[in-house]
Amino acid sequence: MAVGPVRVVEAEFLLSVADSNWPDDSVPEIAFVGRSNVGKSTLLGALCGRRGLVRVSSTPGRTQLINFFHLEIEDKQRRCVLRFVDLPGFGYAKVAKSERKKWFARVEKYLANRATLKACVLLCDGRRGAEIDETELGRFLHAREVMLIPVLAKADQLSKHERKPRALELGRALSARAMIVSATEREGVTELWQRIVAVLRSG
Ligand SMILES: Nc1nc2c(ncn2[C@@H]2O[C@H](COP(=O)(O)OP(=O)(O)O)[C@@H](O)[C@H]2O)c(=O)[nH]1
Ligand SMILES: [Mg+2]
Repeated sequence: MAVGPVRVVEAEFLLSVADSNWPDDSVPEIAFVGRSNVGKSTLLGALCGRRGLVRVSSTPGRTQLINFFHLEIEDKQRRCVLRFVDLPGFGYAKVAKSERKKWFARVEKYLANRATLKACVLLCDGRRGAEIDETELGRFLHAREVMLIPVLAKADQLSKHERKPRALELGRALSARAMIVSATEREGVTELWQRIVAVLRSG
């Protein structure tokens, strides 16, 4: 389905939760997940067109929480309300399996049970690709039939000719088409919006 340019009418921080005191489930949600420092907050800000918006979710203490943002968007077809959900980041380096389990325990309830979760945008470092954290999460989401949108993040750090092959590789590793995005250069942001809206429209 063709999607026109997306205009963000409203974007505001809603709340942070530690366990499962999520807001009411009347609104479709798009979750953002990836390693700490991969650029989740920056990408959320770029999508919303509001740079300061997401800072609140990166204040110390909140990075372990699930942060909800309320959005209202408009394309040429209609207006719609949705939420962005900024999930805690998983560890940097090749973390121990126990760390991975701890992280998963924090987000599992949400990812496994949230009825209104429509898609999960999984940011991967352009230079590292998908490692075990990402591929395990990808398998989990496929099993749950949550749409997965892999993102090759910080694409500006790769040379132009590296981007496509890396994105193809990432897509293969996660069994879904990967998008090439640079939040700081605002590359791929419009395309990502279109993919998100297509998911929302698909039911
Ligand atoms: N080169 C580059 N740097 C980025 C990009 N997005 C984020 N960053 C930088 O990466 C660092 C971590 O970003 P942040 O959004 O806080 O990551 P988060 O921990 O995943 O929320 C910050 O210094 C950002 O300025 C990008 O697209 N390109
Ligand atoms: Mg962040």
